[in-house]
Amino acid sequence: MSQRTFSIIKPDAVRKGYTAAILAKIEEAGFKIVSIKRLSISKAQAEGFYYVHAERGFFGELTDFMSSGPIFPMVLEKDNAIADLRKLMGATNPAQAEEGTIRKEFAASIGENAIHGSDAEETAAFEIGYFFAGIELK
Ligand code: DAT
Ligand code: MG
Repeated sequence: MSQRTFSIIKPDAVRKGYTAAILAKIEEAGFKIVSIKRLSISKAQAEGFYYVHAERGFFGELTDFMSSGPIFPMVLEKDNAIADLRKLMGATNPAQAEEGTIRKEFAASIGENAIHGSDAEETAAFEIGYFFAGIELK
């Protein structure tokens, strides 16, 4: 059944000029790009997005990184979108990511790993609503 998920092309990938190549992989994998925009977020906005990780040791580093430059948040649609995007992204640590995944090809380290993808229906709903208004999602 058709499902929506949320993704972000992270500041490292944008800085390195990988945006179009990552979008091409996403489209080749059968995702429809429902909505996309480029913006920079503040440290506080990054903290709000990643609130589930607030107690983790890497939270400061993560939110500094996510507010360090422009990002491309987007909403993607396809059958089984949430699980299929996670597969296409590869492991959080690119050293463990499988061949053919976005993180294997474009990520430098566990902290700067090129792409975000929602991990469940509830997180996808929260994350889509964090970045997009209903009128942007028709
Ligand atoms: P994912 O992005 O694969 O869903 P996650 O939700 O566990 O991974 O963590 C969110 C982000 O936090 C991750 O993309 C990069 C950063 N991160 C996770 N573990 C980290 C670690 N051990 N050191 C530094 N950054 C880390
Ligand atoms: Mg996650």
